[in-house]
Amino acid sequence: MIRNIAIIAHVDHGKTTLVDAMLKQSSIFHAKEQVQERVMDSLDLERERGITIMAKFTGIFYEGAKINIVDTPGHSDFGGEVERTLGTVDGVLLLVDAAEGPLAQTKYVLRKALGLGLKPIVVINKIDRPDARPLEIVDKCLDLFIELGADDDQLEFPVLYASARNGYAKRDLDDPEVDLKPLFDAIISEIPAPKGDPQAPFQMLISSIDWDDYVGRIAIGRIKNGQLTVGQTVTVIDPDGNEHNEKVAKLYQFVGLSRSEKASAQAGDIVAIVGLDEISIGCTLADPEHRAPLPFVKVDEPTVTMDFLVNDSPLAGQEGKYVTTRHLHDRLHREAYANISMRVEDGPTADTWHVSGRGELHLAVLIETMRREGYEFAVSRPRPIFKKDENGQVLEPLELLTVEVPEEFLGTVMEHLGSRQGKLLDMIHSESGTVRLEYDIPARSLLGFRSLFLTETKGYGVMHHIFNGYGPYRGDIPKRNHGVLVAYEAGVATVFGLYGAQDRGTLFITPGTQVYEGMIVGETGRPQDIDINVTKKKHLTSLRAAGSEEAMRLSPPPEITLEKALEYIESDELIEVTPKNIRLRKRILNRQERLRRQKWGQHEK
Ligand SMILES: Nc1nc2c(ncn2[C@@H]2O[C@H](COP(=O)(O)OP(=O)(O)OP(=O)(O)O)[C@@H](O)[C@H]2O)c(=O)[nH]1
Ligand SMILES: [Mg+2]
Repeated sequence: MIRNIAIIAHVDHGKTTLVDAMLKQSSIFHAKEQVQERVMDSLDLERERGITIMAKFTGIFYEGAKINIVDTPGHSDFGGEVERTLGTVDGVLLLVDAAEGPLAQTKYVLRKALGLGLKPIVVINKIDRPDARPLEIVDKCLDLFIELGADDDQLEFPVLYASARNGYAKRDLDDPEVDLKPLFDAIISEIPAPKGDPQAPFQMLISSIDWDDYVGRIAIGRIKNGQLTVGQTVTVIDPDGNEHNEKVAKLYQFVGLSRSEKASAQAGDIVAIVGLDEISIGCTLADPEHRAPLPFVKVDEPTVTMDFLVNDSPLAGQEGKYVTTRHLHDRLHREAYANISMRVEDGPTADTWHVSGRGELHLAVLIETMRREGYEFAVSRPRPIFKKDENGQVLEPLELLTVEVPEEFLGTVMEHLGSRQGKLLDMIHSESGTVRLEYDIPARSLLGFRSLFLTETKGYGVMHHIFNGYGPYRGDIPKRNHGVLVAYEAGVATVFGLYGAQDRGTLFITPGTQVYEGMIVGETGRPQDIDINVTKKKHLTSLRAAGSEEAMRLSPPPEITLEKALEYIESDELIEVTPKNIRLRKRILNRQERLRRQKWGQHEK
């Protein structure tokens, strides 16, 4: 008996923690084995950020049944991961935080699941929270199902109350808190068995591609019909209808944290296949005698794009392992293969690419992953992808923004959002003194908004946003109102040089930093950029003059993380990314050239 489920929810509502508990209680691990928290979040970046980035498969056995589980990410930038994996399952556990209730991404993922006709089980999670209000939240879930046009059957959704962290679930709030048995039982009884026919000709859709240094490409998906045996020849049909034959070298099923090798598998099971070289997500594998492609659900389009460039700064090639056009070309195109909501297009010159994704974080994760792999390159500021309607009117991507702020910050926050062309949709005051606002706002207005928002609300504000369709261009929004301090010549920044520069603004670098002409070393308080020499050495004659180096106090520079840099730079600037450093720079490094362009108003887009 097989059951295939995905766990879907808004970010942080406890999906990965629930998978931990399910794995532990299904005796996948030995009783004494120490299992780390959020064990499915296996990527370095996932552990560091505490969020799931890629959807992942696992499987457990429960009373003779095999339950395949997909843990999906809740952050809206990774919605493509949810979309591509929902095709492998027959039902979903919709997790909803017992205090927060359904939020933006809850709606998004539920819409996708209902659209595919999947059977939902609602799990009200974190009922151990002191501020939990499970019954109220169930009502809100019902409202959400109705709003999304659920059919009568779907409206009869089963509800469980759970604490993933404490490892229990129950059908009734009055039931004792024991273990996850009630949840396992609900999965077996409520989620339909996979449809498919084991006797029919073999057919399978690939919904995930993994990479292993030893065995190469691993194709993952659910067998729709028929049987698959090691050594079998299958016809690979790509989404454009091209066909070729390949042989299945190895077959695995998912058990706990590993894959276990199998000789054969049949309709309904989710398997991983080794040996297929020319394969991508959306391909169908079929019996060579009966070649019929399976439909592949198109995922939502990217909304943000940015340029990736070969690093041409004077410090290029010193810190990265992979720096050439060839390296970057191959790596970026490989990404587009496995990361289906990402697009990679060759740019106007051989050393530029346009990379588009579903949000800043989606792109930032790629940049961070590449720099850790040893790549070195430059990136531009992210820009929203505009469209035109049939009358030629320019449309821009809009976001549904939800912010929650303590009342005292309400005025400032509303002012900022208003000036950024946000339209207020809803305002709810809660008893605890916080206000929840909902805005319809251009995506470009949110570039750089998060850090401002956190500063303005002293860290007390919470914000989430999610793509809300395209709408007519809303007009100008305020730009960065500070110019930058730009290094005047190449060298090493000195205490003396920086001390002098400090009067002109806030510095981003410390003494000893390598700089070059055109590199951004700080921010001014004024709208214009200032070119400045930070490599200046003190003249010998003034050595004994007032203010020896020890007396020159420099304020510590703010930390420039990749995400901050992406939010910060303007269109005539770039970020130089290497495994060791993140540097900000002007696109045009030469000062004369920059001034000349400025004069003629030839700003690069
Ligand atoms: N109090 C309480 N906290 C929980 C519970 N389940 C999860 N958490 C906490 O909620 C936070 C987020 O948990 P995750 O399991 O990473 O949430 P997620 O849904 O996988 O998050 P994304 O994958 O990033 O969308 C962690 O700090 C968990 O410890 C629960 O039942 N009760
Ligand atoms: Mg997670």
